[in-house]
Amino acid sequence: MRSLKIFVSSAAPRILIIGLLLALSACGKPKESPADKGIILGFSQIGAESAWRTCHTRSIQEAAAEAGVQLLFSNAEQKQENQIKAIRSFIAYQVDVIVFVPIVSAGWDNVLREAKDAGIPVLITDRKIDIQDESLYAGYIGTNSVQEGRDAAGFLLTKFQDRSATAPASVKNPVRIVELSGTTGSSAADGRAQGFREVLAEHPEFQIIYSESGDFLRSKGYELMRAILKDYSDIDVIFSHNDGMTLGVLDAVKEKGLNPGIDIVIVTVDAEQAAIDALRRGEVNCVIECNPKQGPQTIALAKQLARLETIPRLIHVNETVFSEGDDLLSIGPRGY
Ligand code: GZL
Repeated sequence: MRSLKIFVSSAAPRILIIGLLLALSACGKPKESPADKGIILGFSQIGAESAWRTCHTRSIQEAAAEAGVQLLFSNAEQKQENQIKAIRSFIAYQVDVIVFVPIVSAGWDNVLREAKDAGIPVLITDRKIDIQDESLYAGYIGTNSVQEGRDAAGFLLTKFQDRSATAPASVKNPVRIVELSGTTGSSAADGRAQGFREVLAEHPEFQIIYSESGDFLRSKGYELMRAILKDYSDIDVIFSHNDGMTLGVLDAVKEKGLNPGIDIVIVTVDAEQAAIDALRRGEVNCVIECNPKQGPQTIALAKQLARLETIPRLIHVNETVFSEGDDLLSIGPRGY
């Protein structure tokens, strides 16, 4: 079946978006029986802030095309209000199912109530939401950010086990950690921070001396790290919530005349190709995988919802950890 892909940019004024969608309704939605009509899916993506994000988008678009699902795509350009506008446009167009990545966890109750009142099921992907009424969405599929944070801390316990072994004494010589976190208020950043701190709470020999949000952006990672290196000269570890920021960190650390991966241990999340390449060069010590290839599972769940079937409330995609001790040449091309 020919799939209809409409790119609805959030930059267009709201009336244009609704006008476009309503115009389609005159000739868009097929009148066949529910059993064989083409499913129309409204997908609100947060933006294109990282290689991870563009891979996530591509994975969903390709899976929709493969499945013959008609995709109404909206790029929110990092603004929650654009996501809310897009979801309202999807409701106006009476799509069969809504899928969205909540850029931040809070602020979705009203628009999801509107979707429920319109009888449109909602599937959340990649990031999670905090909501009063859990019945306002059908389920979540995506990454387990809390586990990613735990894995990052777990690597450090192994890396610095000599200091852990002599913890009481070494508290006088703690492992000093700088954290560059992701988008403030996002479940990805909050989860990674939570998991990281959960594990380290048992180990006082590890101290987070500074933490600030770099918003998952390479440019902010670079700017933050340059400023931090002016104020702190005794950093042992940098924990960066995504590879995009880490690439900026590497530039700043090298500009300072330091050897990343040697003078400062670097732990990063996503596992995009550039991070695996840095791991192979010894500039990064541990790469926590955050899997963006969620398209096939997401579209399969969306089709079940369009058929009014129930789906699992929570599905975490498979993820792993790559570290300096692994057989790094066995890691296949990442595709993002
Ligand atoms: C994680 C995802 C994050 C990635 C970043 O699930 O939401 O957003 O780690 C991306 O690279 O920008």
